[in-house]
Amino acid sequence: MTDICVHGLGYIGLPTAAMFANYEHDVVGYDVDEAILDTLRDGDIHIEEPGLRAFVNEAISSGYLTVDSEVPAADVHIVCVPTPFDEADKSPKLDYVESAGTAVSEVLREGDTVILESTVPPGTTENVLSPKLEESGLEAGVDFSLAHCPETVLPGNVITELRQNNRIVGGVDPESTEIAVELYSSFVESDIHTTDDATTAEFVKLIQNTFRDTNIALANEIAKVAHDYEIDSREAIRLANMHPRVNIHHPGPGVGGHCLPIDPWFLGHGSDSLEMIELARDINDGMSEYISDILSSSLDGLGGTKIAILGIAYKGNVGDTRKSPGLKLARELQQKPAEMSAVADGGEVSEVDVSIHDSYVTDQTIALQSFEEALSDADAVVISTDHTEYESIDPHRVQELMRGTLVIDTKAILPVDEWMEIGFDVSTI
Ligand code: SAJ
Repeated sequence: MTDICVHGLGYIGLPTAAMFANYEHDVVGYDVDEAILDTLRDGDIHIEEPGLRAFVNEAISSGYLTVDSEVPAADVHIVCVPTPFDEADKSPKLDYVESAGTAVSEVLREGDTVILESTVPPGTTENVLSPKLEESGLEAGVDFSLAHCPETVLPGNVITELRQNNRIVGGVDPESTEIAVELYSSFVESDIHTTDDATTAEFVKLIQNTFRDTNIALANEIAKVAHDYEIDSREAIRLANMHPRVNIHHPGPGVGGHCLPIDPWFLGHGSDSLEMIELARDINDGMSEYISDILSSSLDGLGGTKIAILGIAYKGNVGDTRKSPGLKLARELQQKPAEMSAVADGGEVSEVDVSIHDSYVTDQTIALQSFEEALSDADAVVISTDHTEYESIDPHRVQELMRGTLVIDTKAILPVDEWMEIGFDVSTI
């Protein structure tokens, strides 16, 4: 079967490399990070993802997947490198895509195929990657094939979604598209849709995540409006979604992860027309402020209080804290009283004591506490991630530990009546 080199063994590259290998392609996984390669050679993985360790081990032990710090010549190069985001000017950094292009250009042969999977601004395959590849002296769409095939898998369900999600493929010419479709057909069980060019495929990926982000912003705004009317937003949304053409997402503490809070901005790379998309970003980012306002008004100010945050992974049952709403809330709460006292002209600073519990998170740089320590003497608790384990917290145990009674359940996972019955004051978002 085809020789494939997968560039970048991260959240997408590693499962993709293992997937092709488990379908009997000869795959070399290339990464610049020697530590990652050593981990993989030792039979371990550097990513938390259900089932991935066994899946990668299967690929390595069968001999179809090897890892290397040198880029080999290969029939197909699949680029899965990160596209980091500059928070200050909301622009993507395409350095890794460019270096991957340069690395491939050094081994590129006539008849090879290059596929970009990384999420990128529209035009990147044709205007950024292609010129780098053409430094080889070969021409895209003439001497070699080039296509964009965006990944669409949901962290936590990657292996299943790699096989079962449909895919979008857009090549720089019809033959590039055809070759990429043929290649992904080796494991994709669903439809593979094609676009007329790579730029449309890039655009489609971005508007998928933008749809979700703006829809969540709508849900968050609906939740705030519903709160003003003393209506249960979740129940209202559930009933609204009974309509066959309505699908409002769930409100919550904000939108985290490495995709939804970032990808909408990529649309602004070559367009000045973003209005609602930017507003949606602001609404979602503003949810932490909304929650701290509820805390502050319910507790008559935040100075000197202890707030316990349960869950700082960006979503339920994963350990990933990238752009986590819970972490954002924790940091903002820690800064708040100092800011307030500065305004009050040098008054005494009463810090907020923010304690964090999350049994999924392994990041050593975050100060985590046990469940008991986090809740002990807390004035309020905020559930900011829907880890399944929090659904069955015993309210009596929490009552024994806490000093106060305020609970903000941003994911609406608690049996509220049970908690209210024994004296908790529970708000949902
Ligand atoms: N969230 C809400 N309300 C909802 C749904 C999600 O507040 O109704 C929040 C989550 O709590 C989380 C954030 O949004 O903080 C993002 O979570 P997610 O599960 O919506 O998405 P990701 O970031 O894990 O994965 C997304 C997916 N995109 C879409 O569903 C359109 C995935 O399919 C993509 O492959 C992935 O981005 C990516 O890599 O682009």
